This record gives sequence, C-alpha cells and structure tokens, in this order.
Amino acid sequence: MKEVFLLLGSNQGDRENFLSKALDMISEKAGTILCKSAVYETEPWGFDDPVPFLNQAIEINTGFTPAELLEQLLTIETQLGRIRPFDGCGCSVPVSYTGRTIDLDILFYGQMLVFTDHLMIPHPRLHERKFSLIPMNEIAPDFIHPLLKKTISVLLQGCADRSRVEKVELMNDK
Ligand code: PH2
Ligand code: MG
Ligand code: MG
Repeated sequence: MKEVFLLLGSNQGDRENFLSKALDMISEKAGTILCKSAVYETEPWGFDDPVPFLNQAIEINTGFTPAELLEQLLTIETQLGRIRPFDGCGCSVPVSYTGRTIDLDILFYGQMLVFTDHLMIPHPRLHERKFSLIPMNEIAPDFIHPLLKKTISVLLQGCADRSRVEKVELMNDK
C-alpha cells in the first residue's frame, strides 16, 4: 500500500538523532520509505514549550493494515524513549500536549478512512497545522484529502495557522 504518509516530530533531547533513528526503524519495522520531506523547525502548536519541534513528512509503502502500522509505530516510539503521560495511543487526544522525544503519526493511509477509539485517519487536525501541511506539501502537493476533498496545496493556502515553520539544514542529512 502506497500513499501512506507519516509525520515525524521531536522536541526533546537530540531531536535530529531521534528523527534519524526513527527513519531507520520505520524502514526496518513499518515499510519502505518512498519519499521524505526536508526537516522543518516548527513552533510548538497547541501548547507552550521553549523547545521547538523538528518535523518531517514521509511517504511509505507498507504491507501493514492501519491498526498494525499504528502498533509498529507505537513500538518504535517506546523504543526511542517516548513516555506517554496518559494512557492513550495513536491519535487519541491527550488532555494537553507535552514535549516528546519522538511522535510518529499516520496522516493518511491512501484514501482510506479510519475512525476508531484508538486511531483516526486522516489525522483529524492536520489541515489546521502548518507544521504538518508544509512538509506534506513538499512531497505530495496534489494528494487529495479523502474527507475534505481538497489537495494539500489548497489546504495549505487556506490554513490560518501563523506559527513559525522553517526548513533546516541538517549536518548529517541522509
Ligand atoms: N505535535 C503535537 C502538538 N503540537 N507542534 C509542532 N510544532 N509539531 C508537532 O509535531 C506537534 C505540535 C501533538 O502531537
Ligand atoms: Mg502528533
Ligand atoms: Mg502521535
């Protein structure tokens, strides 16, 4: 299954290293990475934190179902030291956001819609946030949001979010 898009995020510890390790583990445990956006430094959205995020969107080809893919991503997050202050998972909305070593979110699984207690695809807030739309727009501007029926580039043009999102040059880009 192609057109499976993930968003990686980190705002604790060695953020660059967490993204890089997550990419390696995704290739090992979740699917083949077909495409990667640049890494963006982004202002924390929805909560105050002095440390900005690094965010990156990727497209993978995976044989896993959405639920299985979520399982794999949660395992990777745990292995990379993610501690969840609430007993949630995947997309369930925490009481409030907190910093994290690594967050691996499923943005889209092709045109498939998934609405369960544990997982919602498309990601329910991605169209409100430049930290996900800008990296997505770099790798798939013409991808159509299966619910909103608009392309990523049109969603980005209409997005009211004014928080800071800047492309960063990484030392160890691979
Ligand atoms: N993730 C959140 C909440 N806020 N802000 C930025 N800039 N980047 C994120 O990845 C992010 C966020 C919840 O997962
Ligand atoms: Mg998230
Ligand atoms: Mg998450």
